[in-house]
Amino acid sequence: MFEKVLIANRGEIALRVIRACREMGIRSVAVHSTADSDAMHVRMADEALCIGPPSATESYLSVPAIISACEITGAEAVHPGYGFLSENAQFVQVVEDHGLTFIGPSAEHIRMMGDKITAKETMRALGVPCVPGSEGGVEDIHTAREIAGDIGYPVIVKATAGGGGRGMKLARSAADIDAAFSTARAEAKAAFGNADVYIEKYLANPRHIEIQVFGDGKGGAVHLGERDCSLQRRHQKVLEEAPGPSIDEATRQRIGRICADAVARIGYSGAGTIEFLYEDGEFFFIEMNTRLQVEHPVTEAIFGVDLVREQLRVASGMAMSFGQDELELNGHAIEVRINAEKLPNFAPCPGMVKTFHAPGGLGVRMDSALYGGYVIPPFYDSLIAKLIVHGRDRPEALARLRRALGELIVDGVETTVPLFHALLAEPDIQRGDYSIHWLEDWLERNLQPGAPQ
Ligand code: MV4
Repeated sequence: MFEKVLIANRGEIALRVIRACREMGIRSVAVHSTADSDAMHVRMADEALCIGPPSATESYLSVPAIISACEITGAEAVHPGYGFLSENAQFVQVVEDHGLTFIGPSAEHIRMMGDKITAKETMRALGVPCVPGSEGGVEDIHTAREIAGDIGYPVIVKATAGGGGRGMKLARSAADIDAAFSTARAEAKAAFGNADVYIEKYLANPRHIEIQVFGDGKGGAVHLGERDCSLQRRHQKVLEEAPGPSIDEATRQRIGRICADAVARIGYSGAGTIEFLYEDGEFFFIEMNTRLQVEHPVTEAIFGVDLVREQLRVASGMAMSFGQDELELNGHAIEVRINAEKLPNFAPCPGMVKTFHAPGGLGVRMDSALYGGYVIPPFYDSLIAKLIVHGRDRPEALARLRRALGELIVDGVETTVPLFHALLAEPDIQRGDYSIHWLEDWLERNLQPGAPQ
């Protein structure tokens, strides 16, 4: 096992990794920008190093700064958390060229899944069900019209270098395809330096269901069921739960096995998430994320595992500490993402947190780097806390979430907490009856300026 690990991240996820390291007897190194000198991850790590100015480009995204920090501190491995350099294949290569270990999948697997056309071709070949669409990329408008006509409208044009909602254009009918195709290509070229696009059947009202997988890097892999992450606003997840309210045990085993087999066959190493759209009882692969995700704690809660501990084990060449047979799904977990944002427009609201009181008690987990007197800097994303609750069943988890939200105190900045109180009062949410468009529709009816209430 590693003796010392550097965490190339900040906020709650940096704490999450530091905690796993400490429990495993691994020394932790925090890195930080000048804006984060007083941040909790700096205080909680065994050592900390300033690596640059506030701008993420010059600090948390600076490959030379992070490699230098490893050399100065003698860290043998880097945990990237999520975001920042976590899915940067070039970074992985540089880390390895310096004789260091990247805690995550290989550069090859990150590159493969980062290119959405290659990801989809790979998954299709491995027997993973995909959204009907073009086979590979679509190069010219004539082919685009032909393929769209064959698939049947509506279709969606997606950038191969996109993902997470970036670089998509909807064509509702044949009248839209020329504009959708050329705009998608132009925007993809401008945003990613790669104009390649592919075409899919547009699914009108699916859920976003993602399967947690974990590979041992030696041809073995397990799945840890699904998360329903349909509640999103502008492609940002707001609330996630596991198990999915619409997924039964037989369905979970069937799709879970398909996903675990797929990542086993490519020799995948570490944590991964296979994203699907789920409509009328059918799964359609869209993307694979090659990182630990923000919402991983709901999976940890229902399976009673520590995914970061497993990442550290597998990256250091050890075996995973459990096999598929030892994984038993227990109860129900829900996570809400608490952002420093002012409703109704979700405007970022940085500034000083005067008072912070975290909820506690049975089945409550709060992952946050906040403390009273902390000043939330304006330079990074607005997630300030994840509240995760676990109950024996979904109604118990919902009741616990309501109770825990009531105990939480964050004074000094506006937060998205009032949104969650309102959501918990909605019969659709109580029933688990929502799809990917539910939240934006609800916000339009309930929260936008001038809406009834
Ligand atoms: C789609 C889709 C409908 N049909 N693909 C958006 C994010 C990216 N991961 C994929 N996305 C979508 N792909 C087809 N063929 C609808 C979306 C989509 C969406 C997906 C998941 C969660 C929220 C969403 C909100 C709008 C659109």
